[in-house]
Formats: sequence, structure tokens, C-alpha cells
Amino acid sequence: MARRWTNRLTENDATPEADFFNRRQIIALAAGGAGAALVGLPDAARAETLEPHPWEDITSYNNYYEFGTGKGDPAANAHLLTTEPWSVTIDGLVDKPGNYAFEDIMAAMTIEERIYRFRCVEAWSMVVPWNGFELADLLNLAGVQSRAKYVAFETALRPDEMPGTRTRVLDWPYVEGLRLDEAMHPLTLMATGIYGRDIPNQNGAPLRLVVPWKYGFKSIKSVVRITLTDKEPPTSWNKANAREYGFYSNVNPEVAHRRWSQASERVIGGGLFAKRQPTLMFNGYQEEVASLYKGMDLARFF
Ligand SMILES: Nc1nc2c(c(=O)[nH]1)N[C@H]1C(S)=C(S)[C@@H](COP(=O)(O)O)O[C@H]1N2
Ligand SMILES: [Mo]
Repeated sequence: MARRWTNRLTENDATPEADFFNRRQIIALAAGGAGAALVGLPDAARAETLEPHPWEDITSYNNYYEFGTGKGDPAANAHLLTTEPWSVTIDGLVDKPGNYAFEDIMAAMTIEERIYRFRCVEAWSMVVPWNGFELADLLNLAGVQSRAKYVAFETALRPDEMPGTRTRVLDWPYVEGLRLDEAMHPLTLMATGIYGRDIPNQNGAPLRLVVPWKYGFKSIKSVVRITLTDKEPPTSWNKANAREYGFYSNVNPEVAHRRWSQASERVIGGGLFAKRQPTLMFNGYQEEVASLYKGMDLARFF
């Protein structure tokens, strides 16, 4: 499938003998525009080297309330989730609605590696080396109709396999939504892997959304339905507390959560060396996504 936007380096761009821990030294991304940025290239000023967090951090400190509300609950319980077979219903304002088998989706998509910052609304952050495909490619496969303005997402709801859903901490199933232009943005990923391995259940197997400029709860896990609509879809955290969680939920250090500042974040891991760092506008993806929100009052549309 032709790529419209290819500044992300993949494994193939690194020297063949390099293992991931060498690659991560040279993979530099997040900066927009064409042209990969390798350390040592004159272009390096535009680039930023992101150091991915260890597998251990990414897969043991999770939010996935279907498996419990503790950070360690998803890693402890998500093995209960059956991810084979899996299919995603794509419906609503599309030319080819239907039940798409996960294998068929994978066969049609181009899997890339994307090292993204990940910022939870709770003010912690990580850097994750995702593998996945652009959501736009999947939506184009289904054929988005011109009346579509939003995309709604839904997570599997299986009380037998998801102990957390037996408690109504949220109104299940978990649902999320994006405006169509956000969904079609080349940064918006459907992740199917981490560090080149299948994405673990606790991170949202077999496929989950990743929207790196928005707070983590927008990045809905274990997606079973994608619906194109002409109305802003309901979202789980907004339904739970509309005063605290808006539809947009763009990372914004200047707009505080009602109960805490969003100006800085705790970087996960590091033990004694754990640190806080300033939170960046749109989580550092301002150059790529600011134009989506031109003229919008981001304090009002939080
Ligand atoms: N279905 C579902 N998706 C979800 C959540 C959830 O509880 N259920 N938690 C969200 C939140 S709050 C965050 S921070 C991220 C965490 O993703 P990670 O565990 O891969 O870091 O998943 C998001 N997606
Ligand atoms: Mo989160």
C-alpha cells in the first residue's frame, strides 16, 4: 500500500546487524515533514531521538479497567482474554460495511514501527515503540462516505474474560471517538505490536488505537467495532465525568485537569532516577497536528 507519509524509520532502515538497542540510538522521529532523521545528519536539529521504555515497563504498568483498576491488574489478568479468532466490525457511513477478520486486515495493511510518546491524563508518560498500521488505511479499505464526520470505537465486552467489567467502574463497553480528520491523520495508528512482538493483551491485543497527541484514554484497546458517523460519538471517560474529560483530550500543558496540573509529567521507570519533565503541547506533535485545531478554543474544547 502506498505510503503518504514516511518519515518513520523501520527496522529495515537500520543497519541489518543492529539489534533494537542499537536501533533505538539512531531512530529519531516525531518531527514532521519528509525525510527520516538519522543522528549525524545535518537535519538532526529537526529530529528528536526518543528512547523507548523497556518492554517490562510498557507491559507491566497499564490502564485497562476491563481487567481491574490497579496498574498491575491488566498484566495479571489480561491473559484471560481470547484474541483468536478476532474480527472488527466496520459499519456506519462506509461503502463496505462488514465484519473484517483480523488476519484479513493484517494482510491488507503495511506494518510500520512508530516510536511515540505516550502521555496519560494521570500525568505519567512513557515512550513506546509500536508496530502497527495507519488507521486511515483501514478506513480507506472500508470506504469512508462523504457524510461521515466522526469515527466511533468500541472495545470487546466479555464479562467471562474481563473480571473488571463485572464492576461498573465505567459504563461498558469502553467506547472512544475521534473527529474524522483526526482519525485520518498519518500519526493515528492501529497498533498490533510492541518491540516487533505481538502486542500483549494488557496493552490491547490484538489491535488498539494509538493517538499520540491525545491523553492515553483516547487510545482504546482491543477494538471490535469502528463506526463512521455524522455525530460526535459518546466516549467512556466523558460519560463518566464530563467536567473532567472532554471529547478532544489533546495533551495540553496549559489546560489543567480539574484536580491536578498538566504542566509536567512523571516519566515511568528509572527507579530512584525517576524524573518529571515538562509536558509538551500536543505531547510534542504540535508541528504535525496543530492545524487540525486552528481557530478552536482549546480550553473550551478540552
Ligand atoms: N478498553 C480500554 N482501553 C483503554 C483503557 C481502558 O481502561 N480500557 N485505558 C486507557 C488509558 S487511561 C490509558 S493511559 C491507556 C494505557 O495504555 P497502555 O497500557 O498500553 O500504556 O489505554 C487506554 N485505553
Ligand atoms: Mo490514562
